[in-house]
Amino acid sequence: MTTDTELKITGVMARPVMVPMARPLYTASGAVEQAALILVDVETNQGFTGRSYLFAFTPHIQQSILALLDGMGAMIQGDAASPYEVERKLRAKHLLLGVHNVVLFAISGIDMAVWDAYAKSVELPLVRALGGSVKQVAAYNSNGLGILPIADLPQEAEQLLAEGFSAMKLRLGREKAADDLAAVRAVKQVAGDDVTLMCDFNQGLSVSEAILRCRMLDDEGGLLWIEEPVAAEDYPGIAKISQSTHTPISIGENFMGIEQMKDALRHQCCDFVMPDVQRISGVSGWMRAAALADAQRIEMSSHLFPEYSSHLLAVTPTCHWLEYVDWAVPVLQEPLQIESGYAQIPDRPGSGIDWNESAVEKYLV
Ligand code: SMN
Ligand code: MG
Repeated sequence: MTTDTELKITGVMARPVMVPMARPLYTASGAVEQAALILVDVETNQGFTGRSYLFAFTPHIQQSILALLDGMGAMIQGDAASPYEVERKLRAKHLLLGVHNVVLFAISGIDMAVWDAYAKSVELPLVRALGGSVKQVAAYNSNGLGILPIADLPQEAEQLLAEGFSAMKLRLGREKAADDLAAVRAVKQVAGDDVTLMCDFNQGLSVSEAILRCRMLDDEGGLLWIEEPVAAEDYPGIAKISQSTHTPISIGENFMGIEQMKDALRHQCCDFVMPDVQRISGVSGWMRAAALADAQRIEMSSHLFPEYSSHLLAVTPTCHWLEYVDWAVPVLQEPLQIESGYAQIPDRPGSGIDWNESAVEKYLV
């Protein structure tokens, strides 16, 4: 039933920005040197604007997502700002094409922004609109420790810890296995026993090489997880690696919706999952993923988007770690705060995202 007082979507506005990164990130599968973001505003008939952002990787992908957001905005104009309904409608409208990749990113961006508008309309922080409470979420610093010269790693590790963290992730996948081991040792030197360390191969290895390197890391010890050792969708290959490795294997940033997460879990290929809100179908998709992880009793972390993921992990039954990156910070009015290793969910209506308009103007593409 619709009523006159119903919150309705009046339009979707999206702007591309190219934001400088304090620390460019070098991974085994390529570099991220600037943050190609899209700022999404969903406007409503009651003056509440829902906000989210997407990470497009490159300028040409930014343009594709902008075109998709434009078309999708027209599809939902005048609809109730009921997030689950909007997400379901947009998925249904793209079913024949397939709900993957950039189409899915655009749906996720709208879904997040509609949730934000809805939470603002009921005057609750997003986490409370989802039925949870404002709390702290354990976070690791993922801003650096890329594939850098090994001699540079200790200093960067010290800087990352000094930013208020006691956990961080380093990227591996150098040409020689011995250099990966040297990188882990260089970071451990600084980190000591009380610091939690994760590592990420960014899909850089073959299955046989991954088995060798994961065993090497097992022998070294001290890592909480090994992430994406091989191609993200090679679930049988990842299962093989998992069977021969003691250190937990984590995957999930490339799950395109819960269908892929379900497939991965069916293959029993990983110990932990870490969906990305832009790829899992927004807040709505995240809630389904959280239920799936709970049913399997598998720890769930987040990938990127800490401003949204902090709210989401707080209502995730198997909540594990928030990945913290600062890529959106330059365009935010009040960035997410980290204190003593914990993200502080902002106690204000919505997700807490508001644009710093003078910075947006500066970085507008
Ligand atoms: C990652 C993914 C996407 C862009 C940069 C880095 C990485 C991570 O896999 O987990 O942070
Ligand atoms: Mg990763």
